[in-house]
Amino acid sequence: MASTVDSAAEQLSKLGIDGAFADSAPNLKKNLHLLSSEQVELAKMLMEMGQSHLFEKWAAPGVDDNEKRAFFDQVAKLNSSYPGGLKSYIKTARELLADSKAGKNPFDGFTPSVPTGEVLKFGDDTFINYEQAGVKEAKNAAFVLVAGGLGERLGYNGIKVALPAETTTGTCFLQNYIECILALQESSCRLAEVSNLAISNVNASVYEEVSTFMLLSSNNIYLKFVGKCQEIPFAIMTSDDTHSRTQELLESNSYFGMKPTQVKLLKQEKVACLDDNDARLAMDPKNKYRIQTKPHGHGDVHALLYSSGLLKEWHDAGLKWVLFFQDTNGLLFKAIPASLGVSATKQYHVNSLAVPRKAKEAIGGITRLTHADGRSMVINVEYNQLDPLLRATGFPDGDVNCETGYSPFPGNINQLILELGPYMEELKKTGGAIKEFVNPKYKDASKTSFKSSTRLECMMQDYPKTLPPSAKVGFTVMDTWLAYAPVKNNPEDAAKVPKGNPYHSATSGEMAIYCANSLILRKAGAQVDEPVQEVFNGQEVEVWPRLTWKPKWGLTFSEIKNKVSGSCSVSQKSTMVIEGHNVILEDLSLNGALIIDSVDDAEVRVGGKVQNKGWTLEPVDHKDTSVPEEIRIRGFKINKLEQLEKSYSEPGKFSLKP
Ligand code: UGB
Repeated sequence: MASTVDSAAEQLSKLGIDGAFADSAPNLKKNLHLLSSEQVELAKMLMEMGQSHLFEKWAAPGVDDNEKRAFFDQVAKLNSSYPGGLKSYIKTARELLADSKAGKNPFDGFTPSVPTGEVLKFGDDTFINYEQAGVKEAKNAAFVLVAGGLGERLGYNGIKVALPAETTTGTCFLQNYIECILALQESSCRLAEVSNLAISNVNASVYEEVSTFMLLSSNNIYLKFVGKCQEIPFAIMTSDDTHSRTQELLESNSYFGMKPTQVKLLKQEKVACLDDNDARLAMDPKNKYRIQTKPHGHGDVHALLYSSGLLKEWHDAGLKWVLFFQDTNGLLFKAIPASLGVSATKQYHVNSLAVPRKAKEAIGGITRLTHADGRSMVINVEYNQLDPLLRATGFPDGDVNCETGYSPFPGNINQLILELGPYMEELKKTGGAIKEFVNPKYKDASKTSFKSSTRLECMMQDYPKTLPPSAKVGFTVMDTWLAYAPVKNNPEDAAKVPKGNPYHSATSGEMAIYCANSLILRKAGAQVDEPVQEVFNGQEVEVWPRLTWKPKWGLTFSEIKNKVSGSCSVSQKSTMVIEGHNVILEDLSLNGALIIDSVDDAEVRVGGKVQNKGWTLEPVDHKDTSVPEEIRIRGFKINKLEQLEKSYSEPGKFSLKP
């Protein structure tokens, strides 16, 4: 058998590697015979890219050999999961680190201005028309949830999508999202069937009557429609931090009613950390045979959708829209139908959902950027970049509120609607690579060393950065109370949020759901009492009646309006849970707790006076570890004192009048 050194020399010459290579990494050279030819190729690439330090501490052959092979397994993974491979990653990192050291402004030459977009008002005719258009289009849509983030700001030990969006029913975010998609699927399908059935030359008012009649009274027809529905695909981007727990959550809950084949999990990989301005890869502090890795950001979703073949599959199936959303916004689907309607009506290639933004709020600002050379784009400018950009371009006060009390730049809530055709075309060119950035924390002003390793990052909302100026990029602004209440901050940090700015905590996220449902019911004609102010976990919040319903009860304003009739009233102390599809509130006076469940083909009319002790909120301290974490992070628990609870498990028409 050839000696180790001979075989290494042989391999080196086969690969055309000269003696300098051997000299600069003697420990690698000694171990080369352990490696496959693919692994030797990777070693060569690392050497060429100035990464010889990775082998400095390698032991002699015979010691840790499996760990050495595992090192190359990791390198192979890092190489294949990044568009262009590790070589490209290191090259880009060097460029971005040099720009960062030189203090180069990524928006150099661009002047920001306030863009124009669609501003919607909940419940008016325009809103209703957009909702109708959106529901119609939903059968041509696919949904993508980015859920790879650990949520360090929230500090919750579980995955964020498993957190209850509200504790009246305990429905977690993932369940809510899935039930919303299924409700949209059914509504969209029903609408398409009604259109197919539509008598030719039917006028608009007759058409509305037809659909309302079917919705409320013709359950047989409704069921027939459901059987025929085209399934809306749902993809979830996970990461090593969230993947198995997301899968378990889905499996242990039978996918919350969705078909398992309808859901696809795509796992994002982390990227290599960088130790210095030369982009030398950082070693894992606990293992000399591993490269340290960190998350690359939600921008990975584009490359994953592309490389997995999912986009092509959706395109071949005739789909037209891809909707992206984040992990903890319990209001989101109230805004989806109308914003999809805007995309379809305006034929936007890119539509970002936005809300009025308070200056310095930790959400990006949607901005028009115009370059001195004439280029122009509408893009999200991240919250930490907006203020310096404004100051550098003739706005000496930076990110401040205007006379409306809000920043003139709409707040990006990272809900994007992309038209699939142009999106695929663009990704064919880029492979899904998104413009990256680097954010090293330097030790001192010389900017020569970092406090801790850094890495390249990318954001999904930066997708339009590579688009040609001809692309139709728009946005849709909705009221915050309707569209945006994420759960991102832990109780301590939320309590420190400046007065007037949103807490974005589990407490405020839950209260926002009750507020939105109360305001929607008011708009639908019910008299709903004013909220009271209470303090939970150091945060002052408005407590509205705790009104909740399943998405299938009412996903659009028109649907809800059709289910509220006569003179209905709800007191502040009340709780209402509607689990059924065909539940109609008719002259209901609610002062207590009411829980109604019914099968889809039962029609239940609920009216009269419901009066009982109801459910109350009892404060708990977020530090009290005897209370489960998902409860204590909101600062209250629900005491179920007394309720009227009815369940209808048979088809038919029923009336509940206590
Ligand atoms: N996420 C991933 O899936 N993978 C990752 O590697 C990282 C995150 P954060 P962020 O709506 O309030 C965004 O951390 O990044 C998922 C927008 O950039 O909650 O601080 C993660 O699971 C910003 O413009 O938010 O800020 C979660 O679902 C603004 O719109 C999502 O990505 C802000 O959100 C967002 O991650 C906002």
